[in-house]
Amino acid sequence: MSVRSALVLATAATLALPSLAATPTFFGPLAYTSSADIPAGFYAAGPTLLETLEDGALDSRLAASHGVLLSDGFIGARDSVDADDGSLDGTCGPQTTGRCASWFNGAGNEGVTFTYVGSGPAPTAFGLVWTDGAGTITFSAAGADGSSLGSITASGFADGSFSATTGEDRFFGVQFAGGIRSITITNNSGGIEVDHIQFGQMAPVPEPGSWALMLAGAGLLALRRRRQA
Ligand SMILES: [Ca+2]
Ligand SMILES: [Ca+2]
Ligand SMILES: [Ca+2]
Repeated sequence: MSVRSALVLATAATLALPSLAATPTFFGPLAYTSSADIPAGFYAAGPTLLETLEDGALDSRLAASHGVLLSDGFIGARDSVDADDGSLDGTCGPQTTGRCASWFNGAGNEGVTFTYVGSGPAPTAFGLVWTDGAGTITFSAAGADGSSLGSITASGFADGSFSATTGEDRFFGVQFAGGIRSITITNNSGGIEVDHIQFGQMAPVPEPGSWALMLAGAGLLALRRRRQA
């Protein structure tokens, strides 16, 4: 490779990669029974917040648009993530022990939006676990400026049981280097229950400039080898 072709490659990379670096990446639906099921590579170094709701309060860095926290005062089918009762056994319970808290909106089809209201920069990885509902599930996200980052839809895994079964539970998440203000999850048919709302920072995406430098460097090395040969 000549110096010239290395420079052409580097220029092409600079032109092509900014859109790649700015593209949101959606995750899910992925089976999830404990925090060990957070997808590999979702966070650079684990979540900043993993809100299991087991302390009976929604963390102050999150605001919910709809719904209520189902905790000790609600003795019924609270559909929490399986591991929150200390045992991976296909359910969360018994539910009179101060465990298995979840977030529930049964009022309509609007689902729930969780907005980051903390003081630092917006997270670049944001997700939750759908634990109960029905129909087609839509997960969407908004960027730091409030604009849509897109959405994913999924169906076919709801088990139709409202007895806190956990085999159907699914992780949905999004990564976006530009920052994520909020995530929204809805069913198209009635109530919804979620848990393990979580956010943090994704691994940094290499800057386009550094890709260009790497490519130019590789080109110069190839040229030097050819001259030495
Ligand atoms: Ca369990
Ligand atoms: Ca929980
Ligand atoms: Ca469930």
